[in-house]
Amino acid sequence: MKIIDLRSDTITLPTEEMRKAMYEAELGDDVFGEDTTVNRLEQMAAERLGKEAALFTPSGTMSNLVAVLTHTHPGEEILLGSEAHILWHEVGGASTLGGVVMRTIPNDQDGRVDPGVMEQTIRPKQMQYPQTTLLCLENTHNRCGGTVLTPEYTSAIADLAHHHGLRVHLDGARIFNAAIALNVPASELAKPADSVCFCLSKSLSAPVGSLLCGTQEFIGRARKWRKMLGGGMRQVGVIAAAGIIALQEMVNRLADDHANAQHLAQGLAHIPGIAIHPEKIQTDIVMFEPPTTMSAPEFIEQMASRGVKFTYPGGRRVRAVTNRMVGTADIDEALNRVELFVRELG
Ligand code: TLP
Repeated sequence: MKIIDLRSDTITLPTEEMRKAMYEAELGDDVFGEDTTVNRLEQMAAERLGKEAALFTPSGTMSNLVAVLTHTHPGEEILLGSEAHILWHEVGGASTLGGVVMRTIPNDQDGRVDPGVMEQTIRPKQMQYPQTTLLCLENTHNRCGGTVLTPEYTSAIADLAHHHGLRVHLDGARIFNAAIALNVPASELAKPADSVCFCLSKSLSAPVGSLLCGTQEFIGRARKWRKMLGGGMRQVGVIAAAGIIALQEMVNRLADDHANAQHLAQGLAHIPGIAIHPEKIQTDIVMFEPPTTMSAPEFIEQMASRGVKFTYPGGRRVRAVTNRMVGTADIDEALNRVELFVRELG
């Protein structure tokens, strides 16, 4: 039985072209700044995101953590959406290692936070309060179902945060999905933010790596934090080489993943008992609810034994993420298997 893996776009394997580039990569010691392949990737990333400089990190988690460490001091407070990846899926590193208070603002279903509520949440300068110094946004928004933040919204909320003396970090793990969905350059989505990170290892199919982008001065300090966290890597051009191909070749094809997500959502909507709003699917993430006769973890377990893999984001929800390893015919097969299972339930 063919396994159809919709757990995440992180499962994508490197392409032949990536493997060849990795094999042939020109290398050096990146802690000395001498890996020309890494230098090239960092420069490309900074250009694509419209920032002065970039830093290659092993993961999105480390990029976000380094951003928080570089923007803040221990004892300060950062604002995040209530569904932020930094809050839910990064082991609390910002608090544990950065010593910052994580304060949440409700995320709406599109992954936004309300500007008025954000403004009200910023602490006045008062001796007893921690100082609020950073706002973190997420685009696309993972737990809100791959929803996109527009350049207009991002500018408006970042302007307000800046007006109150906060800095703004954008977790753009899937920023190229947002750029493709909105048909705008990623740099436009990143422009209002002081820093932005994105992942090569998700829908762009590179095996490892993320980039944190910002000003020269910011990235200079970030480089030191990365070293402290043990993220100073040596001949890492061997991985960065795949990242270069990811940026050059893999961005435009994201439209295929989005079309497959739409196809999956439409198909699920036709299966009696499945709750889903296909019109809300904007990129490669599809959230839905299984028939009420079973819990989401039960449904996921049953489907895994039928060769279709999903993940559990909590509550009644099931998550599917389309990706390069799963074609339209596989989506049809996944839909058949779900339908068969749901029909068996009666
Ligand atoms: N997201 C993963 C899981 O951690 C949930 C996934 O499968 O979607 N920011 C965002 C918005 C992310 O979605 C992720 C990974 C990260 C940061 C962290 O990236 P990595 O996994 O490289 O540390």
